[in-house]
Parts: sequence; C-alpha cells; structure tokens
Amino acid sequence: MPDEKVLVTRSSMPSYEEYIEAIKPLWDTHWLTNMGKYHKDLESKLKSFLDVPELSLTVNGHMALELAIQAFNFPEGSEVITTPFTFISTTHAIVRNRLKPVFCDVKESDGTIDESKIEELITEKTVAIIPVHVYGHVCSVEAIEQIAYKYNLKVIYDAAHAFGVSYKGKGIANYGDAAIFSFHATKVFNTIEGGAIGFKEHSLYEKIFNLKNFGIRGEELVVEVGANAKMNEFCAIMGLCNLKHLPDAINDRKRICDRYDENLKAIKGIRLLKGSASASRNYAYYPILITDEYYTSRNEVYEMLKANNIFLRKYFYPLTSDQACFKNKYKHLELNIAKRLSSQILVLPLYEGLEDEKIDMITNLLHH
Ligand code: T4K
Repeated sequence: MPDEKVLVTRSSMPSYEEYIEAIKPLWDTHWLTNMGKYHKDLESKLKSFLDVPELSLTVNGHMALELAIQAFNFPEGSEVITTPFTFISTTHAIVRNRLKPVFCDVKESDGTIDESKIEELITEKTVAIIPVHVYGHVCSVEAIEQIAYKYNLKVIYDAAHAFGVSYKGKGIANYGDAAIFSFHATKVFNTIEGGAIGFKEHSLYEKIFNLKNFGIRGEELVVEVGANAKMNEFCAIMGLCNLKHLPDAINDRKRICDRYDENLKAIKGIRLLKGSASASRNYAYYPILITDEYYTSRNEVYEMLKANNIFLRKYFYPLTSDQACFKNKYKHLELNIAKRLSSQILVLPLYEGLEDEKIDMITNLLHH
C-alpha cells in the first residue's frame, strides 16, 4: 500500500522559483486583473497553440460555457440537445441560461453523444446541440455539423477535456460555432482556475468581451448586461508558465497511459474506451469500464482500491439527468448506454510524475 494517498489527479505546476519570478512584475505595476498584459499574452499564445481563429479567456470553464451559450441569445425555454454523461457543469450551464436540456444517449465506443439519435429529439423548440468531447474523445463532429445545418441549429462543444486536441489536423475549437475549454487545477493545462471560449466568428469576440466584463466599453459606457468572468493576472501567469512545460507534461502522461494499457490488456472484464483515430490525444483522463465479465462490481473495485490508499473517481456517475436537481424534470429517450457506462466507469490516477511503481501497484490490485 502506498504511504501517502494516490489521488485521481494532481495539479501540474511550474517550480516555485519560476512562478515567483514570473509574478514579480505585478508588484511594480499593481495591475492584477481586467484584461492586463498577461491576460493578453496568454490569450494570444493559446489562440496559436489551440489553432483557432478567435479565443477569449474566462475565469473558469463553467463560465466559458454559460457565456458561450448566452452569446447566441436563444429565446427563453428553448430546447438544447445534450449528453447526460458529463460533469454537472454542462447541464447547469444550459439550465442557468433558462433553456431546457434534452438528453441524448451516448456511444458505447467512446462515451460521446450518439449522433444517430439526435434527429429524433429535434422539435420546433430546439435551438442548439451541446455535445461534450468527454475525456478528450472527439465527438462525431462532421455528422453533428450536418444535422445542425439541416435544422439550423447552433453547436457549442463542451471541450473542457479536450485542451490541445486536434481533429483531422485542425484545432478542436474549429468545429461547431464555439467550443469551451477548462483550465481548472485538475486539467492537462491549468491556470489554477480558468477557461476559454474558442470560435471562428470575429463578431463573437466583442459579444463575449461584453458578457465577461459587465458590458463596459468605456469609463462612461455600458452597452450590454454582462457578468464578471475575467481571468486575473496571477492565473494568466500560471498559464504562461504551465504552457512552456506542456509538451513535457503530455509526454509524461503518455508514458503513464502506455503503461496502464500494457498492464491492463490481459484483464478479463476491463474495457477501455477508444477515441477517434483521426484525433490527436491529450492523455487527459484514463477511464476504464468494469464490465459484467469482471469478477466483481465497479463499486467493489472502487472500495478495494480506496482501502489501499488509492482514490479513483466515478467520472461520470450519476448521469447529470439523474442528479437530485434534474431528476425527472427534462425530456429524453432511452439513455441505456449512458446508464451502463456510468454504472461501469472508473477513472484511474493520472498526473505528471505518477511513478511506474504506483501504476503497477494499481494494476496489480486490478489483476486480483
Ligand atoms: N465541462 C466538463 C465536461 C467538465 O469536466 C468541467 C470540469 C467543466 C465543464 C467545468 O470546468 P471548470 O469550471 O471546473 O473549469 C473536478 C474539477 O473541479 C472540474 O474542473 C472537472 N470538470 C471535474 C471533472 O473534476 P471534482 O469535484 O471531482 O474535484 P476535486 O476537488 O474532487 O478534485 C479531484 C482531484 O484533483 C483531487 O482528488 C486532487 C486533485 N486536485 C484537486 C484540486 C482542487 C489537485 O491536485 N489540485 C487541486 O487544486 O471536480
């Protein structure tokens, strides 16, 4: 048993000295927020890193999604087709915009929305589709685009897990009308708390700028009702530092995933989800499914590892549609696959620096 707890993840951080050196200039300028120098610098570096025409930084991924939805001015009570196999933020962002989520089932292979089941959920009230690139697995973006075009719907991707992922050679935020990223402490790339909206249409930049800064356009001019969802300079600097180390961080995550792959391949009853071969991987999460062919249940595996000081997570159980605040409130067809994945899912520890011996300890326990 490891002496200290092994948690599902651990934030990547630059060295103490590097961060302290980087934030020093803030003591000269006293400029801490409101789209300062470092905010601008990170916005421009991420635009190029993520290969997307436009990008707006936000205080976190959740507000990125709320504002991305708000930017399209959908009529109150309109319907949005989405997936329940996600973090609660996705559904909250829809409901907090006074829209109705309509839950669609997901695909067995990768956990993303099942595009073949979207059309039957469309009504005259449908205005948008909000799919999730869950674990960094890319949704069927071409098929979704065709459906959106046919029914004149907007597509906003929750790409919270898909930082740095490209599909057919293009940054993931080039797909859909907008895509949001999370830079939370638990993500592949973090700014402590933070997020961004990526998109192609320049006019959206002004709109989102207003929504994230009270609609202020001058000392005496407020043009729109906006929230406060800006990233501050300490967070932007953390992002600039972490971005420098990102290639090393991703390489190290690849080492861990490769070792898990190798160690787990012979275990009967453990299934892995597989992302599209046309997409790059960011090694954000290592989800496994404990199927009926395994010798015991998902919950018992979770408890058994916990008793050994290893803390897995059930991302994402329960489905958001089954959470107390949403249960039986919104429309959906059968969610059989989402339910099954949710009842079988476990996410293994994955973070920069996770030692081989800990990986082996985890997989040995799974071998029983
Ligand atoms: N859409 C999707 C699909 C998302 O998954 C998320 C966030 C969002 C939207 C919204 O983005 P943000 O607004 O969060 O930027 C965590 C994260 O808080 C959340 O960002 C993430 N998804 C979700 C999947 O996981 P919890 O409640 O599981 O976090 P917590 O506090 O239990 O932390 C998990 C582990 O991470 C800890 O056991 C240790 C490690 N950790 C945690 C923190 C807070 C660190 O190493 N450092 C830290 O500072 O939600």
